[in-house]
Amino acid sequence: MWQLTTSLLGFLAHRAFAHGGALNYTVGDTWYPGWDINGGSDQIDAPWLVQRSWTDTNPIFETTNASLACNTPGAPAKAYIPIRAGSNLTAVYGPWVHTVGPMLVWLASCGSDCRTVEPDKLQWFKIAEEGLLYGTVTEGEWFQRAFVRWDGGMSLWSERIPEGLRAGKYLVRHEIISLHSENKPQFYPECANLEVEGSGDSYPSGEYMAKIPGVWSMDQPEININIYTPENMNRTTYKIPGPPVWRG
Ligand SMILES: [Cu+2]
Repeated sequence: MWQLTTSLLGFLAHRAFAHGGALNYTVGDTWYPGWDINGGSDQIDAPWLVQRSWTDTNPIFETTNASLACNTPGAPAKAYIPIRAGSNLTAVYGPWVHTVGPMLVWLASCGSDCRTVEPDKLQWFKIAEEGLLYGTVTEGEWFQRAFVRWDGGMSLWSERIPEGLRAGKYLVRHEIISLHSENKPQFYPECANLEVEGSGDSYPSGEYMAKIPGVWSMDQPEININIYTPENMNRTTYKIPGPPVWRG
């Protein structure tokens, strides 16, 4: 019975609200608008657009889908968010309804220009990951649950750009993985252009790097998971797969 009830609640949550993604970004008091999925295609050439385009709020289900890198179609944006290494970048989401699964922030160096890179060919590294804060996998307090604003307001997610990171142009990729459907993970990625400033000269080594797609697989028990098993009703740990987080 518990299994039926939780599945039904998940289904109703999906019917009642659209899915979503990162809509805007802030650094300090400055607001950087992302792609507006209800806006026109002329946004693609807008001098203010910092986020790669995405046309659909639905999740990506396949771990091998090239759109896993920067959503669909993930066409490049022209502008960059300027940010000093060591300061916080905040991603602003619309009302978010899912509560279970990890959230990650990734960076990839673009070289000279993020407009000419193919995101699925880049070397990505994690700068932050957020998982199960306490309680059980099934019903515990995930960062994703704490992130949801049940009053329907915007959900804010702030993470620090590593202080030692060398200056340059980077794609930043915010990823929410929602695991409420049995053995059917949902991936919500969005990417934006960052111009990192600072005097650091650090850069992560190969052990921190991953390809996207490539990093997630249905062979990973933390990704291909049924959170409603009796085992997960009792489990109080969840290890986020992939390479370690690089803190600079
Ligand atoms: Cu959804």
